[in-house]
Amino acid sequence: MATDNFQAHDYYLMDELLTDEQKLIRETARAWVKKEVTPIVEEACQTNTFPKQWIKGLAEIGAFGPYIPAEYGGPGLDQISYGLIMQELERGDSGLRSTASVQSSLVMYPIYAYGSEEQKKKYLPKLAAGDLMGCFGLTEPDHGSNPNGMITNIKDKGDYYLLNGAKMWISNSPFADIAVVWAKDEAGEIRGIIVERGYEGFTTPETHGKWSLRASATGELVFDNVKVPKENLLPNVKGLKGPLGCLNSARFGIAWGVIGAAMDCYDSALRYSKERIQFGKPIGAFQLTQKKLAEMITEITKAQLLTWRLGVLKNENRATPAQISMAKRNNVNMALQIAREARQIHGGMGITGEYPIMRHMMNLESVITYEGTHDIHLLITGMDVTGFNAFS
Ligand code: TGC
Ligand code: FAD
Repeated sequence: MATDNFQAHDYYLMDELLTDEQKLIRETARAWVKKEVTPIVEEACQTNTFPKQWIKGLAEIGAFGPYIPAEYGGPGLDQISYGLIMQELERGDSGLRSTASVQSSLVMYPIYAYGSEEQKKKYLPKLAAGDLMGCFGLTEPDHGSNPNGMITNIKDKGDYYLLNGAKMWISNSPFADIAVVWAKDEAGEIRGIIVERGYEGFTTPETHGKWSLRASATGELVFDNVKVPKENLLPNVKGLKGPLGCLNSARFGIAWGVIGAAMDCYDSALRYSKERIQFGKPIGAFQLTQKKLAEMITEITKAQLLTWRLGVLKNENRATPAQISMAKRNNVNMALQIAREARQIHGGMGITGEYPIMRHMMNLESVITYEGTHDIHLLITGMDVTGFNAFS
């Protein structure tokens, strides 16, 4: 079992921008990850299992719906606290952060933002406590970057909806109790609907053979004439802006989360560079190694500043989808580049499970694709600054 020597790095004294409450929340998450996650995460990835015992711990540190108000069972925290929790979780593993992201931003958020009062009362407290786990079905086999083309559909049958279609690449689907599913109605409008495990015709086959996010369960959602009660339809949103609104919240969490993965890689590389002797001196004494480390801490610091400012804007309800998209794209790419450079600094040891580097790197190859690929986010910024839509 690898020892967790992680030290957080705060080159620009960002802690001075955080409140005492935010720092306490971060320290609580950090301590939990150190105690419960890093000792077993390598084995979980090697064996491709999601350790279910993490669920209760995640609920206890407030990682499920951090910003959901207390009246619905959530911790009622601000957006920067949400970001800091995601950072600490992803320092442990991107798959762990994925589980919390999906539960918070893709399951609890749509029920909170678009659901009826009955739906909020029925589901949110149990989701916050980890007594129910959820997943989010948007992507289909033939519609990934372009979810508007989806073919999964609901038909009004009087006292129920009949749901048909399939979703793929769905985080948490193999064990989720409920799925928030996006489907077209007879008018071609995208609607959100809550599908519970156990409904006849609803299955969730697991996706095997992933080289990435191996501590997170991924699967499909298959709907074969599933009868869904009418009261499960999310009444307060229609159209693609429903699922895309959820993605704003999840992408914000990812922008923070990947800083954790980057910090873990940098921290490990910095320590290794001081300990590993070649040609009679520590490899950290060579200029080329210093260049790598200097660029890493610079990029981490820039990402920290970007997300802190984005958090302030989000707390004020002023963060635009395009600003969130930019932070997701920049920070994931930053973290992936740092993982690759850290791998180089660790030499051959960098490919082993002795160090967290290769695991972070492989995880980040998913993170740069899900919640909108790097190139889709470039085009979102491109559209925002030019006014020209490159998608249509
Ligand atoms: P477009 O015509 O631009 O927009 C349609 C409607 O949506 C509105 N809108 C948004 N609303 C809220 N937030 C946003 N970010 C929004 N972006 C657009 C827009 O104003 C419009 O509203 P209205 O009222 O006029 O109808 O849509 P488009 O079809 O051209 O697509 C735009 C595009 C390509 C940017 C979008 O489809 C996109 O983001 N594609 C990427 C797909 C994606 O990110 N999928 C993620 C799946 S979930 C996932 O990966 C979970 S991983 C979980 C984990 O494990 O952590
Ligand atoms: P495609 O859309 O087929 O894209 C393939 C390539 O084409 C990409 O490089 C893309 O950038 C490029 N491309 C596409 N369109 C354009 C364009 N207009 N211009 C230029 N280039 C373009 N989805 C969910 O709904 N729920 C989940 O919980 C979920 N979890 C996931 C977990 C994992 C581990 C993974 C890998 C994915 C998950 N996804 C989930 C799906 C994810 O959101 C999609 O994989 C992603 O949106 C990309 O879709 P795609 O894989 O179909 O790629």
